[in-house]
Order: sequence, then structure tokens, then C-alpha cells
Amino acid sequence: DQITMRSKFRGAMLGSLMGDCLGAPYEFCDITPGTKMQIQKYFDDLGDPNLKPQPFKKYTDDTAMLKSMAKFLIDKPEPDFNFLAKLFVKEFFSEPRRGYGENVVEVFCKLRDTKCGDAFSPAKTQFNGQGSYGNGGAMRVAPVALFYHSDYQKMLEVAEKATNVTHTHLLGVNGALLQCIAVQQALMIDPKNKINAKKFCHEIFKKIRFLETKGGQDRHDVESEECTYQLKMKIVENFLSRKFDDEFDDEVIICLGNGVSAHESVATAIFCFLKALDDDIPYIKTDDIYRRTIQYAISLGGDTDTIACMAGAICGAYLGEDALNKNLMKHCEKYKDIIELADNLFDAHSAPVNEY
Ligand code: R7I
Ligand code: MG
Ligand code: MG
Ligand code: MG
Repeated sequence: DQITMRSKFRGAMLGSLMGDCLGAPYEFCDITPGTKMQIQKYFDDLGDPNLKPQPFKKYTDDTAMLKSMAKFLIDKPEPDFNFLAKLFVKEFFSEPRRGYGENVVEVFCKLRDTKCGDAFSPAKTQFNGQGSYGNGGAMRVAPVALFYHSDYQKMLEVAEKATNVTHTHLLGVNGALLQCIAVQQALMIDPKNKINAKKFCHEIFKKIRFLETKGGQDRHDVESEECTYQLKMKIVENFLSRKFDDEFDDEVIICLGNGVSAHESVATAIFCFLKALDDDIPYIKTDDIYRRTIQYAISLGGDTDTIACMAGAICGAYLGEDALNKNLMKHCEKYKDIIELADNLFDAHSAPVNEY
């Protein structure tokens, strides 16, 4: 129903924000068993209703770009990618110190110098013409999944083009599509129903395999980049059947990754969400599924803001706003703005289409 869907839009947007803000202080820190205990305490402390939210946990580029993605969908009846490029450029040059990826800055400069006349040209020249496979497309894609959740083909088309403004490498693009599919799938599940993690994982596997093999038209080498994400989802499925032990996290990091590349982070985020549905991570002590999701993502180390942001978006899309801990939320910079943005996105999505 409408009430649930509005709450799910808020959940996905806030879920992203909170993962980004709460994950950012741990980005690329050394993670030891001691650090995992510290992270437990960090969450326990922030969850205390008496702790003042000062200073705020600041959001990073993940949220800065997510906000632009939402505005792009809200402000125009049809997607206008030059408008999206302008929003990215404006946001970047007004607050450049939000921890953006090292190479994406070049794209913003070229876009600015050409007045965003061709949104797609600058990104194509990244990395000697290969395009970037950073996770920047995936980290900001959630609004597309929300807005187009009832038009799957359009969702994929807009997600791909919105990614192409900064990322054109196949792995950067397919990583964003994988995250988009995961958020949409979580959104469609009634939060009163328990998710079957393996089934959820297998559904995503089938969808990404279909995209990677273009509906099975061509023959593909399973070792190639064209099959990367279906392999990753198989690995996720295998980890879901394993019991937690001392080597578990290290093997997750080796097999799924925790880096800034899309292929080393998006499947990891999906895994964090699905693993956290069960309360069997020994060093994480909380009944709160959302907290467990982002706490686990952060405890894996590496690109913590982004992996927690993506895992948080999926979890928030499933559970909705009410399942997100208000005490944790109030420590996150501009969370009220994100709620307003989520509501505007919801209203724009459900507004009747103009007929001319
Ligand atoms: O993808 P992007 O927007 O970065 C997002 C990440 C998130 O973790 C944010 O929180 C922020 O910290 O950055 O920005 P890009 O600069 O396009 O890509 C990020 C990094 O991925 C690059 O700086 C490279 O280190 C790496 N990378 C590549 N390396 C070699 N070859 C991306 N594409 C390539 C490549 O083709
Ligand atoms: Mg960031
Ligand atoms: Mg536990
Ligand atoms: Mg990051």
C-alpha cells in the first residue's frame, strides 16, 4: 500500500545516508578483532538516546551524488542526463571535500568546461579510454530503483545512462545495475515477510546473468568480465550456506572484496544485507537488522562508507523507515533533508503522468 511504499522510499534513502555517515570514519582503517569490538562499542554509544548529536557524522560523496540523482528524477518528467551532469558539477564545486573518488574529479572539470553540453563524453576518456570501474555508479543508484520500481526495463535503462555520466567500464556499469536490481527487489518484498536469503540471492543471480549474457544470445567465457557478477552472486550464495568461523570474514574479503571497484564491493554489500538477516555474527550484538547490516559492512573494512551505504539502501528498502534506529539516525548530517527528498521522490513517482 501507499503508506508502506512511502516508508520504504524513506528507508532506502535514509539507509544509504546512515551507512555512508556511520561508515565514513572507518574507511580503509586497519581491521583487527579488536577493531570489531570497537565498532560494536561505537554503535552502542551512538545508540544511546542521551548522546548529543554533535558533531554530526558527515556524509561523503556517496550521499552528495545520491541527492543529485534524486533531484534529477524529481525535477524533470523525463530523464535529462545533461541536467544530471549539471547537478553533479554544481554539487562537486560547491563542496569538493566530500571524499570523492580520485579520478572522477577529472570528469567534473571537463563537464564544467563544456557547460555539460554532452553529459556522456568526458567519462569515456577515463583510464585511457577504458572508462572507470569504480563503485561510484552503484553507490548512488538507489533513487532510480525507487522511482522506476514498477517499470523494470526503464529502471535498467535510466540506471545505465545515469552511471555513464561518470562510469563507462562494463564492470562499473554492471555493478550499478546489480545494486539497482537488489534495491528494487528488496523494495517489492513486504517487510512483514521474512526474506529467504538464498532465494533472494538466486533471483538476483538470474537477473544479472540475463543482463550479462544479453538474454543468452552470445556465447560467453565464464572467466571474462562479461560474467563477473553472476560469478560473484554464486559466491554470495555459497557463503550464505556456511557457518561463521574465524576465517569467515577474511575469506569474504578475498572472494567478494571490500575495495573501491564495483566488482570488489557491490556483491559484498548484497552479502552483508543477506548475512545480517540471521543473527549469527558472534561479534555483533544487536537485535536490530538494519544496524547489523551496516555494522557488518563496516566490520569488513576497506570501502566502508560505500559498502555500508549500498547494503543500507537494500535493507532500508526492505524494512522501511520505522525499522531504522532513530538514535543512530540523528547523528547523521542532514537526515531531515534526506527524508524530504525521499518524500518528494515518492510524490513525483506516484503523480499522474501528464497527457498532452
Ligand atoms: O567510482 P568513484 O566515484 O569512486 C567512488 C569511491 C567511493 O568509495 C567513495 O566513497 C569515494 O571514496 O570513492 O570514482 P573513480 O575515481 O572513478 O573510481 C574510484 C577509484 O577506482 C579510482 O580512483 C581508481 O583507483 C579505481 N579505478 C580504476 N583503477 C584502474 N583502472 C576505477 N576504474 C579503474 C580502472 O579502469
Ligand atoms: Mg564516500
Ligand atoms: Mg550476534
Ligand atoms: Mg567509499
